Amino acid sequence: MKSLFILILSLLLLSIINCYIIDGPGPTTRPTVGQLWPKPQKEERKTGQYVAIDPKNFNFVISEHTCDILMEAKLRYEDIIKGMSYYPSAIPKTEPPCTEYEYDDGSNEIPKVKIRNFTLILSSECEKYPHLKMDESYTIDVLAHEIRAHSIWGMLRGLESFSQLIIPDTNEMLQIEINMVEDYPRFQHRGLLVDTSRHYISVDVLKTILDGMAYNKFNVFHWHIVDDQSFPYVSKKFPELSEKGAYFAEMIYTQKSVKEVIEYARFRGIRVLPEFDVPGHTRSWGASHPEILTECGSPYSGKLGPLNPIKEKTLTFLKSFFEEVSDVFPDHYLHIGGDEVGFECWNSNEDIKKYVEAKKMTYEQLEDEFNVKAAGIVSDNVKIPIVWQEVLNENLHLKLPEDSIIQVWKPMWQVEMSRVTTGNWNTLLSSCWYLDKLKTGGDWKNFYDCEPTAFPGAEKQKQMVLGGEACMWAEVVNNANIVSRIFPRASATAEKLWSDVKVNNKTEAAPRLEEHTCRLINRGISAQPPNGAGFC
Ligand code: CP6
Repeated sequence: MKSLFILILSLLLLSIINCYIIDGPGPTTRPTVGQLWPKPQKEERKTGQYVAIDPKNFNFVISEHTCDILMEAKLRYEDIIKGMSYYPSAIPKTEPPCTEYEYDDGSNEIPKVKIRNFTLILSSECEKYPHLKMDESYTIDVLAHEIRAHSIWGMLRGLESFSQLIIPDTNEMLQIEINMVEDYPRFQHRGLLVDTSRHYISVDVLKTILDGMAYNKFNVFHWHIVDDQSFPYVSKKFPELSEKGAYFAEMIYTQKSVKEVIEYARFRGIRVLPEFDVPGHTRSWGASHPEILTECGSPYSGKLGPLNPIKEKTLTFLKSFFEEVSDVFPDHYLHIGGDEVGFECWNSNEDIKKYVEAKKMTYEQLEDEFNVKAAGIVSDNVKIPIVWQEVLNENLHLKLPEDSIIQVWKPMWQVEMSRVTTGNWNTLLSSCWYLDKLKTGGDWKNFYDCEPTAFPGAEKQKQMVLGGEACMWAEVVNNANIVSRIFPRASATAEKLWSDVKVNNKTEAAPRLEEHTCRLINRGISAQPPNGAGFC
């Protein structure tokens, strides 16, 4: 009994000492406190002046417009904020720690203002689905207790920022520095590619990834849903594709789970951009539909190659299949791949050889002909195609729909971005942001050093850059490690794509990313260490 008393007393004493001696361990990257990731366009902080939030008595109040997205976001962020006081926060406390808070009733302690409500002022009606040109701007005024946005998407970004400004304090209280934030994204398309073919990723893990994306203000989930290795998408018209092409019967995305992912993303202002890669990367299609793949001849006899571009069956199949997926996925864009098509198999097939000889065309031209047809099918379904850079290898002025988007993924991207934008094509950059490539140490810095407009070209060309995507190819990840492989490394990409071109100081960013990593972990995202030894 007596020893228990001493224990409690010493614990109390320790916590008091802890409040006044603010010193951490050795030469590691000390996290910042209540700083934003990605960095906003404009902040005006009254440094060191805080107001208090009692998480038990805190609510958002919706003003002007509302909708399902806003009501759910209100609850999610209230939960995040209420939850903050209960985690053992990894963020070391800085001033003012251990302050006694009073409501505005004459106490001398600073801060004496306790925020009970924060108003969400949404000045226009909600749109149903996020889209390329959505308005994501917002403002936060801490003293006025309000977040303002013209669109629901801006309100979501504002709520995320607001939650990041809040920091834990003692006595299960929270505090927020007096601040005015004015913010909007630099690029419209800020994506994360997730490959679910090389390994099956469960819907629950995809939702966790979408949470992580929202915490980084990513707005496009590029779902590289099928590839050579497996076909987990359950087609309504062609159920045999996944019956024969998935790894296991359970490793599939049913229509219901696809809808669930799209809805989960929509509520976070994230577009779901599906990719059905053709004519290469289609081996798994052949498990049920070998007739649309190329039968290779000698010396590859018995093997199946890319889609057979000269068979009518191939095109009618694609028409029917793309019609279905255009209906299932609400986004205005459809990614149809077009990368890494080898010509060995086409060149070994007698029919295809005769076809190109008769038409006096090269295999590159045969590929172009197919790509134009595939892109045409996309347009027929009132969608806009996105393709990998190879599609323009042969002919920069290929007859694709004019608002098509070209995604650059190969090394020497400066040359390619320059070339593609000379042709007046919209582009996305991915070359610098390969999450499957690992480097020792804080390798987010390599991601952070990539400036998407740093290529030779006129201002007009730079404006053709719509943004970019970090890519999580899944040869080296599965359910167990995909989240930690993505976060926080993709956070570097997220900041490159959101923040001003002048935000490029790694020394400034490192402690902020350390804090952001602690934050992601506190919110259930298993983020790996960004900087070597660290605080969380
Ligand atoms: N799968 C598909 C891949 C890659 C591409 N397409 C890829 C190639 C090289 C690297 C990383 C990924 N695994 N379908 C290229 C866009 Cl280094």
